[in-house]
Amino acid sequence: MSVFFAARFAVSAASPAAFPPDDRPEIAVVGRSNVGKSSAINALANRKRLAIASKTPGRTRTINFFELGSAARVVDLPGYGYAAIPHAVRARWDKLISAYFSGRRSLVAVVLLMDARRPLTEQDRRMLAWLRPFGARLLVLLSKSDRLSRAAAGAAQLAVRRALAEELGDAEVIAFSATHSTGVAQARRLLEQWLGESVKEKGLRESAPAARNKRPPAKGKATGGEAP
Ligand SMILES: Nc1nc2c(ncn2[C@@H]2O[C@H](COP(=O)(O)OP(=O)(O)OP(=O)(O)O)[C@@H](O)[C@H]2O)c(=O)[nH]1
Ligand SMILES: [Mg+2]
Repeated sequence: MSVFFAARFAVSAASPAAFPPDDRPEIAVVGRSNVGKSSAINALANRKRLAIASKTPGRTRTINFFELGSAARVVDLPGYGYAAIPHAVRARWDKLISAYFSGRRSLVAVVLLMDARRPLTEQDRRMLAWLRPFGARLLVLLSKSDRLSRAAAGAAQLAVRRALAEELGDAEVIAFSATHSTGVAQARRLLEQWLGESVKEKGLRESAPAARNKRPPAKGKATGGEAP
């Protein structure tokens, strides 16, 4: 059975002090406001209202942590790019998001959602560039692909894969729909595989003689800068 089916809500953090301990592999879900992040988490967990989804952009205002059994977590973050959010609120979210990414050594993967009809906006590109130094694996989900024909969704997937290959090297890109369950099982399998690999990699680091009694290196994580 998938660990995603054991998902349960853990905590909603409005400040870094409320983050759970950085003690198990985490998958962070990011993307523009209203792109379908919370819906994607529900689809992966095969639940209706685990994460709160809404027609109103800017619904997720805190960082919401969900436990996947006791082995891992998935993390729902506030979206970017919604102009109607007051500047002061946006600045608070950006600080919170930056604190999350620069502080989480256990971050294994980032799931970046982009609307299949409008992928790779300027803000998506800025987010991708900003995330890069954290060294996590990247899975791109092209959300709401039910709004496109199968051929158009396939073409979008190919175009995004090509664009990212030029900029980032290989990236996983899946045409996704939370409402039609497209790409959900594939995304779940890939994320589970990455979680499994991260546990093995961690085990190797910890058992290597040179690493004994030392903290593992910080995986090249950047520490500076606010989220874009
Ligand atoms: N057609 C379609 N609609 C979707 C899909 N995924 C999400 N939606 C709709 O898009 C809207 C936003 O979904 P959310 O999951 O709340 O989006 P979000 O990215 O979490 O939004 P914020 O928390 O505001 O940043 C809701 O009305 C969802 O029902 C999808 O795969 N297909
Ligand atoms: Mg949300």
